[in-house]
Amino acid sequence: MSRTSLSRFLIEQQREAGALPPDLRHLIETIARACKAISHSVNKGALAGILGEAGTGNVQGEAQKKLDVIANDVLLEANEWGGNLAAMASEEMELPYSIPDGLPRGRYLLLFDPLDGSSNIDVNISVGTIFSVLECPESVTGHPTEADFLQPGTRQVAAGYTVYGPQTMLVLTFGNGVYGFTLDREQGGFVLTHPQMKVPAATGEFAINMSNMRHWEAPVKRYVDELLAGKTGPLNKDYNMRWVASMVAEVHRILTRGGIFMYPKDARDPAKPGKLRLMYEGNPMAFIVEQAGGLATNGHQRIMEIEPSKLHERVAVFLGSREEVERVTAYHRG
Ligand code: P6P
Repeated sequence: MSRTSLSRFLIEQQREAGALPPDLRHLIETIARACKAISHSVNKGALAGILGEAGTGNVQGEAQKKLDVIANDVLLEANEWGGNLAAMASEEMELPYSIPDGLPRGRYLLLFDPLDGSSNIDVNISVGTIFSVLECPESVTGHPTEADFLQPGTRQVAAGYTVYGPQTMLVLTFGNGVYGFTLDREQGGFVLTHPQMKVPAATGEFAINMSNMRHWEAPVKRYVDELLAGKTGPLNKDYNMRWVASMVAEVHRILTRGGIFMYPKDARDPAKPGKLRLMYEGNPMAFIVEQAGGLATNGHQRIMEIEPSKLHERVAVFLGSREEVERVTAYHRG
């Protein structure tokens, strides 16, 4: 059976479903090409001398891995000349990256975490690229500013991730479902292997970093205690636990077999509402999970309805199977 390539799928979505404007299709194809190049580097690892620290830090105050910097550069170089973007923003850069003068600009803003979970690279555990696409406000005539990026997640026109694991998979939504593509290295392209991915409403699996338990707020402690009580507690069923420390891997597992992923606000730094970043981790993953029938909240409201105030602001994340996200969110409201 001949499989559908990413390019054919996108053309059909543009032509038949009318779901995809040509310039957005072209942008997605460009991002996919960049992710193929990143996959190649990630897979070479030590053979290419690209493991370990870069010796630099990012705006988050985190030490950068060599592959963080490589992945960021690959995405900038691949996307700056295409003519689809007004600007880009990255976890690895404090300020937005304007399309250089002399190159054509387009109507989209691209935001990305170039290599999420990079602390896992040196120990050969899955990592990934996360991206989000917004429209640049029509009022912008020159180079977009940080303020032009500060739009709620409901304004995303596309979002996706590429997980660099046993397979390299691109998972994508532009508002009419979630589609998964596997990189066929022999053909050199992504192939549709998971049409219409769905998050099961119920689950028996949760993901949270338990070492932070003493820092959690009461609703989270209550919920996790109930998960741990299993059949002997109010949830009346046993649960399994996973923690990969790579959000892309956790979300991909949840899209494949269900689950709830939690990175709550905790007391370690009251100024931070969580560890994960809203604009290029929370929002794109929330868009994907909701399009797959799941939920994504910060414990109080849909992540995608949060009005951002800073490009790199953080957010608490509870996402995945509807029944469990509803429960832990209700505990926050109760
Ligand atoms: P911790 C990776 O650094 C990341 O941003 C997410 O991908 C992951 O879910 C989380 O942080 C892991 O955080 O505190 O468990 O190392």
